[in-house]
Amino acid sequence: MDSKKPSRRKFLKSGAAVAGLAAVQSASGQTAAPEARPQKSLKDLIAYGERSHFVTSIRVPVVERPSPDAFGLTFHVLSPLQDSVGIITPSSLHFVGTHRGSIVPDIDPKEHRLMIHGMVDRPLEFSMEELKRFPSVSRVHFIECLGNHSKAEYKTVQETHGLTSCSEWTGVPLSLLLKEVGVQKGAAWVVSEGSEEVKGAGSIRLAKAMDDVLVAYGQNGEALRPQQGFPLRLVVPGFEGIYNTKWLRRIKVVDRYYMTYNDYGHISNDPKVAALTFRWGPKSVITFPSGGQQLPGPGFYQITGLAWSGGGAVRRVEVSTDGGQTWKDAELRGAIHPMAHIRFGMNWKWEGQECVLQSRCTDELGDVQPTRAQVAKFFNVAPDYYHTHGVQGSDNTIQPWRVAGDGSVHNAIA
Ligand SMILES: Nc1nc2c(c(=O)[nH]1)N[C@H]1C(S)=C(S)[C@@H](COP(=O)(O)O)O[C@H]1N2
Ligand SMILES: [Mo]
Repeated sequence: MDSKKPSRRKFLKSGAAVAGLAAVQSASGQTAAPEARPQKSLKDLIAYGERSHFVTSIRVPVVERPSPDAFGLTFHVLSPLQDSVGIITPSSLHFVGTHRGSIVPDIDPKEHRLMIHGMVDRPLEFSMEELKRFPSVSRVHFIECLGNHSKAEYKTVQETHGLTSCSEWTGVPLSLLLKEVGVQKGAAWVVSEGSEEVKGAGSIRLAKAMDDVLVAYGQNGEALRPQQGFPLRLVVPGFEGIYNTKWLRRIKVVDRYYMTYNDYGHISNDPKVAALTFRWGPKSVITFPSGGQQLPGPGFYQITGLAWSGGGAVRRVEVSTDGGQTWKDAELRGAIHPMAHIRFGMNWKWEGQECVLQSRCTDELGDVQPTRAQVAKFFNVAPDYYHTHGVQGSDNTIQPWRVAGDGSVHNAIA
């Protein structure tokens, strides 16, 4: 080990058994030069970039719903959170949510229009070019589907939590467009509609629409991906995925909750479930070590994961390595954006014993992520009810991972 680098040595010393790190270096301390992979042609060099062929992480369909189905329809596919670093989900790995199965529409942006009508003084139709003449903003936000439920039978963090992703979205504040058309007195709700046959319509309150909703055309520095709503989508920060209407073509300002096809299927007349819909509560999950992964042996590790909340900024993430008996503050590693993923981490020395790892998020409202037992109590069901069922409403419960004595990691929901 290079003794001329005190900080590195100190770091490694704290984790005494980082086995293998020294072994990859040759006697001279140099690593072998990698084999060069020459670009085949200028065409390859300037083509839309590809990742290394050594990196193979991909999305997978939700466990219960294979895609495409017999009719060629695509349902939700899950983002590979176990391989994520930082907070931004690569656009090509963003989870995809489609209502009742649909085929991604192929929309020509030159033909596309957004109509805003209803209880407004001047109903208007905007072309993409016109929308881009408005002052734009870029913000980092997560989008998470209500279907992001963890269950005991799910093995990996991709299966338990893969219906959340985080991007930098660029677009026009919806409030600007609503001012442009002039919202009339008595208006209280906004219905948004997509372009495909099932329309993806949903109702949000006018107050939310005027607050922080974006009419977005950009994602992570480029145009939205077709799967994410090209050329235009709504981004409704902190709210459940369903309100983030993709392929957005129409916004109607109305005076009441509209009960669209989606709203009807989505809301609940159980007041407790209803209380837990619309906005996401504080949530977090450990992505390493997580289900299906294997620790090579006892020693020093970084427990790391993602935390987020629909209630604003994440204030605190705690980690427990003893099944929830004691908790320690994890570090928040990076800029904290409200209603966005934040990466957390904690140094950890695994002694080789069986243990259960968990993370717990607290947001700026002071709301704390609940355990499954707490949610069971709230809904007045037996503590073992969730053995076989998903949590009602939006599931932001604490996810336990069990590290077995052989270093294998398992879903510890019981
Ligand atoms: N037009 C339209 N918008 C839609 C949907 C849809 O099927 N059609 N799915 C919704 C659901 S259920 C979710 S969770 C989010 C998912 O966004 P994403 O596919 O970009 O991840 O989009 C929402 N917007
Ligand atoms: Mo969703």
